[in-house]
Amino acid sequence: MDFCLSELERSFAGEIIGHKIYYFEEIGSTNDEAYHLGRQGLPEGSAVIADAQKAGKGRLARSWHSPPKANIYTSVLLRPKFAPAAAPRLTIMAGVAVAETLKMFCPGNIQLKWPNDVLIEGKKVCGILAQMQAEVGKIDFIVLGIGINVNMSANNLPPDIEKSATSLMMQAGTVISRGKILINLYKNLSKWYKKLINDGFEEIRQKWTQGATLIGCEVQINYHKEIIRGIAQGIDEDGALLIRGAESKEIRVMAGDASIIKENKNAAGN
Ligand code: BT5
Repeated sequence: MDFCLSELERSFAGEIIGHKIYYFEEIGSTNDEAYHLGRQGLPEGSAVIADAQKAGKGRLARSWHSPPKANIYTSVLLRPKFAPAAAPRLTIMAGVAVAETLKMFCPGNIQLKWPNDVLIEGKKVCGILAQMQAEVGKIDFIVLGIGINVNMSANNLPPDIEKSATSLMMQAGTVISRGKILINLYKNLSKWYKKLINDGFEEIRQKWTQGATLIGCEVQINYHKEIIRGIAQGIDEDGALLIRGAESKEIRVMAGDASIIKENKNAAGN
């Protein structure tokens, strides 16, 4: 990794995120490691970084392609004091922080796709995986895993994602410093997490909505065997997607995979 670990930690002394960093040249999954640290009682803001993952994870037992020394694979441990039902707010918050970070390094139209994707020009550049340990009515901790494709090249993509994935280098046409991205990512995560804790979700909800794809479009949400169709209206105060279904019935969707069936022709950028 193109950073010095102790310097990196020093630059985050006193910050919420990144004050303690665990670096691995190669690991199974940074989320698994951060989860393990969470169970051991490590403080909020501890972070795990790896140069490669052998078993990078997506949602629902999917895998995250994690070639060595090309991308960012990091997981951050958080201990927010809100109810487990509000946990999806953190994925939304991370999306806002990632999009803000990527804008500093890369031209192109950066969009947020509910629930956990960041896209450039419609292709996935980042995936977010939140995993929670909770007791009744209380979050013990949440691991926020973030994978950002930085210097992965087109010929490094496995066939199943060669059409759907991109990297910052593929978009910007130049190699980009992973260390610089990481510093800005942690700064932005700290900033938005503080806002969430101190001021609530509304500003984050608005910021996310400004950059969101799907809104106003006819969408289909698949969750296990369930399929929901309707017009995406936005997200609510917990980060759930609101859909106007048949007979204008409002449906609140907590999780799933979204795809656009019909674009919103009236909206710029959609
Ligand atoms: C995600 O899941 O997008 C969450 C990905 C989180 C990865 C980070 S890396 C650090 C931390 N440690 C981990 O083990 N995980 C987190 P999901 O929405 O289920 O999307 C997974 C799907 O994205 C896969 O089934 C592929 O289709 C696609 N995919 C896999 N690797 C990709 C990549 N590098 N870039 C773009 N798309 C990818």
